[in-house]
Amino acid sequence: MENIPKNHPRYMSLMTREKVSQAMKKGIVHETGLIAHGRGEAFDYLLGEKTLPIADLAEKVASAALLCAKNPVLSVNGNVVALAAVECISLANAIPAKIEVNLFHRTKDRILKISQELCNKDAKKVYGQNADAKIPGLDHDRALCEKDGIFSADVVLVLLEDGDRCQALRDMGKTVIVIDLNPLSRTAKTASIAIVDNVIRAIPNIEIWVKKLKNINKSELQNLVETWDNEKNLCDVLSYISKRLNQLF
Ligand code: PTJ
Repeated sequence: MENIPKNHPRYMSLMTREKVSQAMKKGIVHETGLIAHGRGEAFDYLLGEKTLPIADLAEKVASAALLCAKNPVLSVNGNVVALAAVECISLANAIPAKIEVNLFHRTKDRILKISQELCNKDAKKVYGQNADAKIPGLDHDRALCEKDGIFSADVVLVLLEDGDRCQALRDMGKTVIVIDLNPLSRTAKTASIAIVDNVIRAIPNIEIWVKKLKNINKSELQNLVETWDNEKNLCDVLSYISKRLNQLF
């Protein structure tokens, strides 16, 4: 990482790539996680690599949903732990919420390494190693979860993935919040609340909102969640991107 000069115009982006690449060498990020990161980078470029006001609002509503939940769970994978492990732990403590490792490319070794990484960074308890339940309707390993974690959660914060798990969790009656830089993804479209932002910026910002909203009464928070229009939010993001692109040239 020391080879990247601080005055390089893409310094932050290059450092972030290095983080993901090193986490892959440690067995935390799956090799296809590098491709997922590249797709995320491309969408972040279109957004201007900043949290849009629409995303900030989605992060506020997400924090309200997490504060109203009886059993909120943060679902993390390899890329998330490479990019924002400390921030996830801090958010989980602030809500408070459980953290569960849930992987698409699931191996015992990766689950263990990712859990250990979180514990080394002071996570109190990490769910996911003792998968004793299955999300109905999914034929791949992302279905595997813990009864006391994702399976019984009422609100799940899904951090960075693309897949059918979001729909399967919704079918179980859960409120699903997703962070995904791609506003066109199936995950964003099927979520209860989609946050189109980088996990690096979104997680600390949700924590700021959690701290601001913590003492607001629950019915007011519930109202924020119930009046959220996810489809409109995604349309607003897409129209922001297209206007921005028109203005650039
Ligand atoms: O660790 P595992 O085994 O669970 O594997 C996870 C990956 C990431 C490999 C798997 O979920 C995958 O293949 O994901 P996709 O289908 O490439 O989708 C990842 C989504 O995350 C894409 O829509 C990206 O735009 C988005 N994304 C990538 N990086 C970020 C992001 N969203 C928010 N913040 C990011 N930093």
